[in-house]
Amino acid sequence: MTRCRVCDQAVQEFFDFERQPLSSAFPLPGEADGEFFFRLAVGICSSCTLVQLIEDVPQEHAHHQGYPYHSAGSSVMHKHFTQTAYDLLETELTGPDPFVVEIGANDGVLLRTCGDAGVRHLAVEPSGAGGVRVHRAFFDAASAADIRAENGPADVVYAANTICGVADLAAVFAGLDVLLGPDGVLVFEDPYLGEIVERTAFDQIYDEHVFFFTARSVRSMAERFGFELVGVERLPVHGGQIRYTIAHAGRRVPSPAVAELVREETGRGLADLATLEDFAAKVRGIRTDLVALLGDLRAAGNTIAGYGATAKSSTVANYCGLGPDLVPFVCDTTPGKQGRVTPGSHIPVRPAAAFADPYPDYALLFAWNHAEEIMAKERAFRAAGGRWILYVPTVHIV
Ligand code: DWN
Ligand code: ZN
Repeated sequence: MTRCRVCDQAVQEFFDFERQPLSSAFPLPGEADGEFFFRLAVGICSSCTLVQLIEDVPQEHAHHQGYPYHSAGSSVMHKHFTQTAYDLLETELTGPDPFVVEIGANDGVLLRTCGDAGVRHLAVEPSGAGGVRVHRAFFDAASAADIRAENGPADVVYAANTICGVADLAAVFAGLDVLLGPDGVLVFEDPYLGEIVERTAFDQIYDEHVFFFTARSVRSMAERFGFELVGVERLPVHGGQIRYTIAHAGRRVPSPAVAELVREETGRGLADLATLEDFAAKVRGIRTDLVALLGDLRAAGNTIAGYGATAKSSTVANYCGLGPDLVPFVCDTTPGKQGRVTPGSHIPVRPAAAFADPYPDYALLFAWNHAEEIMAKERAFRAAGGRWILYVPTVHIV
């Protein structure tokens, strides 16, 4: 039986994607034989309701070399992190000499914006990436103690798309205990289970997303570690996220939005196995519909290209059995993915320019979370008669 990573109670499995590769490990065409696979399955904790992966990816595989993702490649995400920095500068970083720490800073947009405003900042990031001041480590009690010894307590610890991927959350909270000042806060944003269920966005489930949070499960997790969930905010990015604010227990009055969201989640049955089994049935339906549509289109002589070699698309391609026969290539702006093949499904990744050379009849939009930005950029594709295929919330053509 699988035990909850937070409260150690039983986790009930509700979906099994079976054998899946690592979503960000793009092999070279000739090197696709040695890929690592694991069983990707999800379940819900029978006690604290935290939805989580059934199996861990062993550490030595999880942090493979050369993580290719760049958040700043999207102008919407660039704006999002800049705006988030401004918000933090106005709300939390208002003291005499504030200090902000980001866990896993990726392109460093948020910290650079804080730095430009004269605020002391530090990224905690094992790879050292980001182009900002970096402490090379995983975030835990030991690295937090080093950071505090050198910089003093933090007013804000921020993390985007990171906390949901840390299997050992106890270590993160131990670090927060050490690093945050008495009135300091953890502000983090991650994909929201409520949106995943609402949109049947099953492609948010892959190796790097260990947890699928709700206000209820985050509130319970915070309490377990001596903290309190004091704020929740819905974010439109990445297909729907929640930004959670967590403070030391008893230091702040929780916003009424917290209890409201928990109530809404209860009303929607987000913690009920029946709701998640209904989600599972819809996922199976999407696979059937997508495979049928792509097969029909190809049989009728249409050309198809994938758009965006996302981490999410790894689950879609491998679960639906999509390969170069159905989707001959996928275009992507990330240099570190180009010239390689997609994990497990081995679809060649080509530069963005390949999309128009010539335009395919249909484009399968794997980066559906960036639909607005991409469709605006690729207006000429539609004008030339091209059509987008989406599979969230159902398989449809636009
Ligand atoms: O949670 C995570 C998110 C934030 O980033 C990580 N675990 C891994 C990664 O997930 P993803 O790859 O599913 O994220 P995105 O942002 O949906 O990836 C978009 C992909 O599409 C990138 O490879 C870049 C590419 N792209 C493109 O080719 N043209 C993106 C845009 C906006 C474009 O115009
Ligand atoms: Zn639990």
